[in-house]
Amino acid sequence: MPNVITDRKTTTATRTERPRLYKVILLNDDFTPREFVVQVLRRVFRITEAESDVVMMTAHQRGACVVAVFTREVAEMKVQQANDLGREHGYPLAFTSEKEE
Ligand code: TYC
Repeated sequence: MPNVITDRKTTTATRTERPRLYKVILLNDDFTPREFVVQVLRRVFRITEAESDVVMMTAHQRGACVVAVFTREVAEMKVQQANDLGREHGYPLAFTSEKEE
């Protein structure tokens, strides 16, 4: 059979996008005890006491402080866990997450 094309080829270009990262931000308030903020930071974010102290004092003095960056699901889970701990103890402690540019 002349002139019959039997050998077609398909090429696929793959582009892997980096997952977008989300900042978890600690917000200051006037009521939550400093020591409690430090305990929550250590427990939820698994950072040292010294690091927790710096993050807590930064939020205390400037109004807010970035704790760490995660994928969206992890950031949202940490925010929920940390806010729940505050609420369980009757404190208005607030964390939020924000897409990193
Ligand atoms: N400002 C609080 C106080 O004086 C302590 C505090 C620090 C609360 C940081 C929240 O994100 C915070 N007791």
